Order: sequence, then structure tokens, then C-alpha cells
Amino acid sequence: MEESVVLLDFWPSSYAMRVKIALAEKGIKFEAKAENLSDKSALLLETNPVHKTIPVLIHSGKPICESLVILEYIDEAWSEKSPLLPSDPYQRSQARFWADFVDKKVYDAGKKVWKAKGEEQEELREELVECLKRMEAELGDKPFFGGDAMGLVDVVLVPLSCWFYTFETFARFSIEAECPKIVDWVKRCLQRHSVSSSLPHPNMIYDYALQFKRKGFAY
Ligand code: GS8
Repeated sequence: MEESVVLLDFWPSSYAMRVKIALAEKGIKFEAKAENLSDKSALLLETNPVHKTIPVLIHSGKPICESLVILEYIDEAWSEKSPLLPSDPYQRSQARFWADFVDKKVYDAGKKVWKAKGEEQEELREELVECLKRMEAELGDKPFFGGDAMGLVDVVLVPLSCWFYTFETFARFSIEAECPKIVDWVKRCLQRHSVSSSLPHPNMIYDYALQFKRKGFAY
């Protein structure tokens, strides 16, 4: 039986973009099914009954939930090509540490900064910049967090870059001025087809964010 790969998707979601990049890096064809998050499909509720969130990857009928878990699954299920995690156990632990930091700290600050106001927004802006500076330090002089090739941390962080214009416009600051090395790294990642084909244009995200805000932050 031919294997099927289905992604329950929501186009502005950076979590879903991570999965698209990983599948593209591995050269895996998949069907993306767009979800309406204000009226979730029976398939989403059935495949992710705990969190009821996208992305869900359904590999030959078997669902995998939570983007970081999905990325590790993809790396193990299609291990022959473009490894996302290094083979050395210590290096693997470090990649997981930074992926977790991106998930908990960077995404969290990003998700809140454009919705907040006044003093709270200023604090979140500082927090986001501080997190990105930490990522710059971790990147060091390497082309990618994974070294010479993209790895788990690159795949986890780069989807947030299509939201940068939205963060900057709503919160009135410049990521390029604060974190130029991160912006250079984003440009390097975008040269890869796996990334450029998986990320929407920043203007589309901005239009989406404006509408989302007008609707009172409801899907
Ligand atoms: C987060 C997914 C998520 O927030 C992961 O997969 O890594 N920890 C999870 N998904 C959102 C869409 S993106 O903002 C979602 O599905 N929200 C629907 C809801 O909360 O009802």
C-alpha cells in the first residue's frame, strides 16, 4: 500500500510551517488540508482530541500531534535524507534544548507582542529582542543553527520570520536594527526552497493579523 502523508494545516501558523519545511527537506510529498479553527473538522477533533490544535500529521492513517514531536517523528521515519538532529547524544540534547527555548520563550513573546498595548507591549518587545539576541549568540559564526546545514532549531525558528514585519509594525521597532545576525540567517534560510516554498509573504501575514485583530482575536 502506498503511504499517505496528510497535514492538518492553517496557513498563517508558524507551527504548521515547521512541518512543511521538514517534509520539504526530506523530499516527502504531502496533502495539506486547511482547517477552519472556528469550526474544527471532525478529522481534527478525532486525530488531536487532547489539544484540538493544528498541526497534525497523519502518516498512513496514524496521527502525530504537537509540532516538535512531529518534527522528531519525521526525522526518524525518513532518516535517510537531511537529518534534522545530529547523531551525537550531547549535540542532540543541545538542539532539543534550543528548540524548546524557541518554543517556550521566542514564540511566546512573538505571539503576545503584537496583540499587547502600552507598557506591556514595551516589555514584550524587550523580551523578544533579548530572546533573539540569545539566539544570535547561539548561532555564533555558523551559517545555520545545525552547522553547515539546516537542523531542528533552524526549522523551528525560521517560520516566525514571516511574522517579523507584523511584530515590528504593531510594536514599532526594527528587528534588523536590534538583531542583524538573525536577519542575515533568515535570508540564508530563505535561499533554501524548503523554506521559501513553505513561508507565506510577510504582507499576507500582516493582512491576516489586521483582520484577526479586528475580529477581536477570534479565529
Ligand atoms: C501549538 C499549536 C497551536 O497553537 C504545537 O503544535 O507545537 N504546541 C502546539 N496551534 C494553533 C494554531 S497556530 O496559532 C491552533 O490550532 N489553535 C486552535 C485552538 O487553540 O483552538
